[in-house]
Amino acid sequence: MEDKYNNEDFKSGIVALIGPPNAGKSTFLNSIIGEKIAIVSPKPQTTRNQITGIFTKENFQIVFIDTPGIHQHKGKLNNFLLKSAFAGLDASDVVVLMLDGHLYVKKEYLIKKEVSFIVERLSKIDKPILVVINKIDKIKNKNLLLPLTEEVLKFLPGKDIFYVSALTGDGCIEVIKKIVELLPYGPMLYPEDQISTAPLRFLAAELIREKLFLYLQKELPYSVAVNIDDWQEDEDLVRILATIYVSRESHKPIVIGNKGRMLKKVGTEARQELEDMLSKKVFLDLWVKVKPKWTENTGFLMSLGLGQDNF
Ligand SMILES: Nc1nc2c(ncn2[C@@H]2O[C@H](COP(=O)(O)OP(=O)(O)OP(=O)(O)O)[C@@H](O)[C@H]2O)c(=O)[nH]1
Ligand SMILES: [Mg+2]
Repeated sequence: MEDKYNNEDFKSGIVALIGPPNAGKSTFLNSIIGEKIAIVSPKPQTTRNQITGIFTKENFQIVFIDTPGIHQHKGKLNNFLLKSAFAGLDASDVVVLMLDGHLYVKKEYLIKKEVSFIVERLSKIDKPILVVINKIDKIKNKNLLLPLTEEVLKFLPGKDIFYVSALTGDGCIEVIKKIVELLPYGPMLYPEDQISTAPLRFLAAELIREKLFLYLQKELPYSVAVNIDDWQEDEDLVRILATIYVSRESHKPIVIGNKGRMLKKVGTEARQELEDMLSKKVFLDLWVKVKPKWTENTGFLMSLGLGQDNF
């Protein structure tokens, strides 16, 4: 029997989505896949792990790796995040460097600050790089994109530049077309109906963390981690037991909130999304525990799957 996907009609490969924190990498991934695979928040450093999103069409399969935003902050957690981000690069056939265009409007000096460190690393690999300038829906005067583009090209001479809105989907098809052009011929890497490699338990923990990121203020989001301790599933109900870890005793009452309100809000919203995702009723039991200085605890970070390569 002829293998439909193992000839010169089909292309496949891995595409790393990299860029500074908050550029919209996870939003872009979700928009392409059409499902929420990666959590999103207005706060930087939302993504902590490599997350795959698989986009399959008649004649191609793109395996995107969403990665943590690249920055130069210190500390063990940040080292793990950086390791994940750069490991995505090594595994990829094509690199998409995503930038928040709106952030740089009339502030082109920020480009050097955010991009030069990434470009230094990119110079060590020999792979096609597409520069995607995101959030153009927020830039009403498109002429403002010119100085910004000129500045970006100083660091990435000769690279293809795309302008998109991951939020509205504007311009995203052009990026996909270019990626497909660059991909090698090859067979499907995953079954055609698979959209991610992330296990459901991971997605559940991430959804809880997303709500914490949305509602907690200041440094608190960076103090929380979520672990799924137990998952019991029957025909129409999933019972999930999860622990929210905080790094300091003083953070615990804030996460629980006055009369338990914060925990209730986080739990209710996460549960509703989980019910949609699993098409089942969900019983979500959330606990808050203090794990002093967990962001500096290598063993604990590894137990959360941080720094792990998916490729
Ligand atoms: N207006 C607008 N907002 C966007 C767009 N893309 C992303 N955002 C917003 O930007 C914020 C950051 O988006 P994320 O997708 O979490 O960014 P990220 O690059 O994955 O961030 P990290 O995981 O922290 O590295 C969120 O509030 C998004 O809603 C866009 O095209 N337009
Ligand atoms: Mg992200």
